Amino acid sequence: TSCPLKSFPYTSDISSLPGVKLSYGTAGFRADASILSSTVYRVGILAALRSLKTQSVIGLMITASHNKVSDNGVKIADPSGGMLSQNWEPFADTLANAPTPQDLIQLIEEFVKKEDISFNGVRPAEVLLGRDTRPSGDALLKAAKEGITSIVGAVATDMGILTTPQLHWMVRARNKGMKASEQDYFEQLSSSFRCLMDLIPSEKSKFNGTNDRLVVDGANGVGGIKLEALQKLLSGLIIEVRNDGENGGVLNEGVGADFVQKEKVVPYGFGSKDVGIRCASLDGDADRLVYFSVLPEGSSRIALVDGDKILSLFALFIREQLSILNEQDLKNSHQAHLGIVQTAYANGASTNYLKQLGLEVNFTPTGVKYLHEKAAEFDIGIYFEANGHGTILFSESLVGWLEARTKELSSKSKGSEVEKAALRLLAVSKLINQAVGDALSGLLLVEVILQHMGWSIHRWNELYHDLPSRQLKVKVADRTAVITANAETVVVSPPGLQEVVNAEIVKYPQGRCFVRPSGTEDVVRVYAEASTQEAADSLANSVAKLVD
Ligand code: 16G
Ligand code: ZN
Repeated sequence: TSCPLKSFPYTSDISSLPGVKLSYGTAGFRADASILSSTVYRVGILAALRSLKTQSVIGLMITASHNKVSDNGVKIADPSGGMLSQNWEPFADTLANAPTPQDLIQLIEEFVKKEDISFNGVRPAEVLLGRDTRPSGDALLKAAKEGITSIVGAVATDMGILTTPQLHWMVRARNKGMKASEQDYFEQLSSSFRCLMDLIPSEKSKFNGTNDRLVVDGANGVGGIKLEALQKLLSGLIIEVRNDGENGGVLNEGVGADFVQKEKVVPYGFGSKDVGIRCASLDGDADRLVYFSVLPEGSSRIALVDGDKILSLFALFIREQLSILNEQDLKNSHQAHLGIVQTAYANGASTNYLKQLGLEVNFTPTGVKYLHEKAAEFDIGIYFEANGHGTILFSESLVGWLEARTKELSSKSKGSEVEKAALRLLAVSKLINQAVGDALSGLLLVEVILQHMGWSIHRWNELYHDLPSRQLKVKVADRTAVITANAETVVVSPPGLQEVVNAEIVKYPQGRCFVRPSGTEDVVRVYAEASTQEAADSLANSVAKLVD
């Protein structure tokens, strides 16, 4: 085969920068936007090849999520709408780091041969492009288009400024032969939301302790803008968006889900006027969601309702619907298997709570791709990271069964509890993004469940009390020297480190601590949990010294 490339307009931005090596990692390539064009161009090539290989539509998203506005990044959505297959990550890495055009062409030729990618008589490549609101996005989008169209016959379709989950949703929808415009996304979310609202038991809505007003921090990014558009299609919920980026605020600066979750203080634009009100915060590309309420002390402190608590709320609701189906529906031969997936960062109190509900809790390493893959093993798999990224996955066989069952019940026992439970589950499967964690669809599900339960944010937050925790970063000479196992809870190398960490942990009541290399920064992270804040701080500090 000869090289499929038509042109080669970008020389490497990074080969002249000693020590800069890009890694696809857990969230695609990220760097200062000024050095990314050649990388984005190369990822465009990769996306087109991936589309040829899978004979499906692929997505390419330009975003650096919660990172600062001068950064940017690029990642791929696979045909299912999920993350790029891990088999292709090494190719992405070598492609991004190839120093010369000759190296690049050789790599592509070898890879095309190895993967047996064909260019003739096949469906041409098609890549959907999205970007967040970063000013550098426009130029990077051009680089991506040039990369894609440098493959003969490949088509790049610009979907405009989007949240990351919107693009993933569109890729999934296109490959299922469904309508996949932004309007279709909004309509699916709003109609399934309406369906769930209509199914709220009337005796509950009479005593409803849920305020229908929600205030959302949009991180000065794309999420707030999209939420304002989506809101026009909703009723029964009043959303006020702050930090929508229209009033001069800077993306992710003192705002957004990452800031709120890490700093545990109010984002810019929130304060004592908001005490007692239900508030939520999105990150820069709207794939993370946390809730909070402003504490009354007149300070900037908040009660944080993080991803673990969103997970717990979802698990409670799904479990309730499943048990109605499993108990009352004698025809239900399909005893659906519900699985929960967390990472080691999940607060220990959340894990205890979920286990007390009788749920099966699984752990994976940090990073959406690992959680998602595990959750896909169940009929219903719910995964969340504490930082607010997560979703609920429904197996195709369960969705098929629910569709058939609701049809049957609507003629035989219309209005029964069983029918309602089945309809609710079906509506959740449409509301919650099946491709990736999505702050907008997650937010609508939280809102409807709170109304269903008749709960205030305070009542929700009382499901369990978080154990005090502390996170620290340690700068080390070589973070790759730390190798972990058991979902990052045990250090296997350097030898002996885990033993001394264990010797610290046993000194603290309810002590738990783990050490892992970051996938996004050149540091080793330490997480500690214990019965008091002082103890958690002290455990984290002493373990950080052992790592240093
Ligand atoms: C990335 C991951 C996120 C994870 C974080 C951990 C995706 C889409 N994003 O942002 O899930 O929590 O990395 O960062 O997978 P760390 O490895 O630096 O702690
Ligand atoms: Zn994000």
